[in-house]
Amino acid sequence: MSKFLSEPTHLAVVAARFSCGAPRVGAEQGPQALVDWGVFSDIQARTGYLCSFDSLSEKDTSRNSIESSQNLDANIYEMKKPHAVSLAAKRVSDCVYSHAREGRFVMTLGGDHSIGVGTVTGTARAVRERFDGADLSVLWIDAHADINTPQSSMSGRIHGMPVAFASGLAKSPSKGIFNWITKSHLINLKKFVYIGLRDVDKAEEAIIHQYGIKSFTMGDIRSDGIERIMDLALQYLGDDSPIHVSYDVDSLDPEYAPSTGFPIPGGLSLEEGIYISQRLYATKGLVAMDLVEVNPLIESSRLTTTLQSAASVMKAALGVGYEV
Ligand SMILES: [Mn+2]
Repeated sequence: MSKFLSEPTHLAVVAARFSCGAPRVGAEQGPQALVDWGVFSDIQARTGYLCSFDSLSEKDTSRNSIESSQNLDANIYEMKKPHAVSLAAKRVSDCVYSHAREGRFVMTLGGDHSIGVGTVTGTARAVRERFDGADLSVLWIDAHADINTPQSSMSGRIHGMPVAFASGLAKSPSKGIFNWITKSHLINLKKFVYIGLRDVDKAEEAIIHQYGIKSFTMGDIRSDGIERIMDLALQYLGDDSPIHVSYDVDSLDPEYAPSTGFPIPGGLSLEEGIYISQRLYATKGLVAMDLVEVNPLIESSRLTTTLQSAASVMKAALGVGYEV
């Protein structure tokens, strides 16, 4: 249980059923697949948690977004579906915030990683309110850096940009896109750590270098070991602020998580992925987690492998199973 939670037995599960930030559909079905897999019944049976469920999707959203999900959602720079993604992320942010401000652990299921603009901003805003303006610590576990700006992105897909928008590094480009993000929502890149990177664009490398963002690549993990890397990551973040982990399932090696949009070889072993979660649980500072980019339409015959891996890292972060 986290030392920063005031409702420590309430696990708020947010199903963010969106794939508008990715080039192909399917990730919107990730949350249901995880719930059907039984991960939350298992968590409730093995911990003191009681789960609540919020389900957000494009289908039950306002007229504004239905229009925007059709052809009216013109590209801005090369950004694809900017209105739909901005609106989806705002709904996720408001929902995460509404639970986090009550001091509940929030577990958001993606969905493509563009929903990460919503999750970390929702938690960051709640933490500022609850802890006298304190900044949230964020761990971004991912094969990719997701820090392109609309100007630097080659694909225009917003699931490659969430860190840039959530940190304020990318500004609202125009026409109301992401202009719901205020100063109170922003994450601080000095309290941010990457783990697992192995497919980073040149422009992203330049941004990471320019802003001095702490990053541990797969190369670092292979040379130093995951134990040492977690020591360094947690030391860097300190133990005085709440932690949000945004866990992209593609951080895991495709052997363990094949059902995802952009699998990259040479990833974390399942054991390493679980170890990261265990270390986060052991800090007693974890207040929110995202598990994103499970796509049941990709490598469907191996979906159960992906779900099992995703469930393992989620459960370990909540203290299910053996501790470090
Ligand atoms: Mn990602």
